[in-house]
Amino acid sequence: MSQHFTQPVAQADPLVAAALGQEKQRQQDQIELIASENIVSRAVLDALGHEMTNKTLEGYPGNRFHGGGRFVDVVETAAIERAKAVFGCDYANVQPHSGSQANLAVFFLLLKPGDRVLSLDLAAGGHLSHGLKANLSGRWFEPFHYGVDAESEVIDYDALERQAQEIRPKLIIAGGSAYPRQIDFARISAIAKQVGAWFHVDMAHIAGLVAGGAHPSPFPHADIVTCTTTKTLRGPRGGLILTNTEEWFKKLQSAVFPGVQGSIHSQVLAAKAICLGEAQSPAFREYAAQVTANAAILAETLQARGLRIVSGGTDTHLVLVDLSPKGITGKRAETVLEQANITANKNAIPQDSPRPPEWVGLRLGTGAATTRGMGAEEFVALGEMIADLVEAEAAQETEATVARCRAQVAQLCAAYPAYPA
Ligand code: DSN
Repeated sequence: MSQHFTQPVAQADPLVAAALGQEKQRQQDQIELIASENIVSRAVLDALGHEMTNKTLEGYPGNRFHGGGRFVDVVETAAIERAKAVFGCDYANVQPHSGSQANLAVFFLLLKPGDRVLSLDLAAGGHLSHGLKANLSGRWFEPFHYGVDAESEVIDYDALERQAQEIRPKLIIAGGSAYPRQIDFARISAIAKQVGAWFHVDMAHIAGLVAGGAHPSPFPHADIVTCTTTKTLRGPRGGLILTNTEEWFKKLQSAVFPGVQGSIHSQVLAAKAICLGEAQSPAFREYAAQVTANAAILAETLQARGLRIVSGGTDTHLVLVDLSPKGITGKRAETVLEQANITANKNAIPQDSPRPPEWVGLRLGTGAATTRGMGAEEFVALGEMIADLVEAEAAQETEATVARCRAQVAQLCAAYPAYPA
C-alpha cells in the first residue's frame, strides 16, 4: 500500500524533518524578541496542519466557484463574525494571505494608478507596502511620506497636516512596522477629512493590543483598517480587512477576490477563526496588558543602563534602540544577541542611513516572550543582558558576556517552555 497517507515527515523527507525539528528546538532555546513574531496556540497549529489544506475554494461563504465548501464556509463565517466582534466593526474580509496582500486590496479598492498616497516614512517606522519605491505600491501610485518630529521622534501631526494640504493625497495611511508610540487616529482622520482623503490604518503590529484593550482602536476614526493575524494577535500568517463603510463592502470583496487573490487558504481561515476566538477571552486581555507592561519595563531598564530609546519610551509592544551613541550598528547588535540566544532585528531609526547594513537601530518586541509567561522580573533581566551584550560588542570583548548570558537565557527558556517536547 502506498505510504502517501500514513508516512510521517520524519520518514518521508528526513532533510525537511530535520529542519523542522531544529526550528522547534531553536524556538525553545532562544528568547524571541522580534516584534513581528509570537507563539501560536496548539489549536492554531492543529488547524494549520489540517486536511482542510486540501480544499480549493474561490468566492465567499454560500457563493463559491467550487463544490464541497460547506465546512470551510463554517470556519470562514466564524472568522468573519469573530473579527467583527473583536474589533467592533461592521464588515470584515478574512481572506488576505498576508498584511501586504490586504494593503494591496485596499489600494485596488480605493485608488487608480498614479493616485497620491501619504504614509509614514519607512525610517520613522512605516511599512514597505505603504509606498516604498521598490514595492508595487510605490511604483504604480505616487507616494509621499510624513515623518516624526526631530526632537520628540513622535509623529509631527502639524507637519503632516501641512503636507496633506499641499499634496492633496487620495489616501492617508497610519501604522507600520517600527513605530513604538500610540498614533493619534482622531487627529489624522480629521486631517484626511479636511483634504478629502480616505484614512487607512494598518494596525498589523498592534492588532493584538487593540483586541485585548491595551491600545486604542482605530475605529471609529479610520475608513478602513488592515492587519495581520500574526504578531501581537498571535494567530496564523495572514491578513484581515475591516471597515464600517457599507457601500464599499461589495467592492472590497471583489478587490480581494478576484482583484488581488485567487483561491483561499482554507486551513488558515480555520486558524484565523481560532485565534480570533482566543482574542475574546479574559486571558487574552491579561496577555495584552502584560505585553505593554513588559515593553515599558524593558525600555526603562535599557534607559537606566544608558541606552538611547527612540522617542524616549514605548506605548506598545515595541522598543526601538538607537545604537549610534555606542558606535555599533543594528546588525552587530543583532549578531551578538543571537550568539547569546536572544533573537531581535536591526532596524532603521528616524534619520537613519538608507543602507540597511549601516542602520543603527535595534528593534525589540515583547509579544512572544510574554506568551511564554515572562513578566517584569524576566524583562528586567533581559534588558540587563541586552545592555551587557551591546557594551561588550562596542568594546569588542564579547566572549565572557555571551557565555554568561547564554547560560541565563537557557535557564529562562527552561522555566518558560514554548511547546512540550
Ligand atoms: N513587517 C515585517 C516586520 O514587522 O517584521 C514583517 O511582518
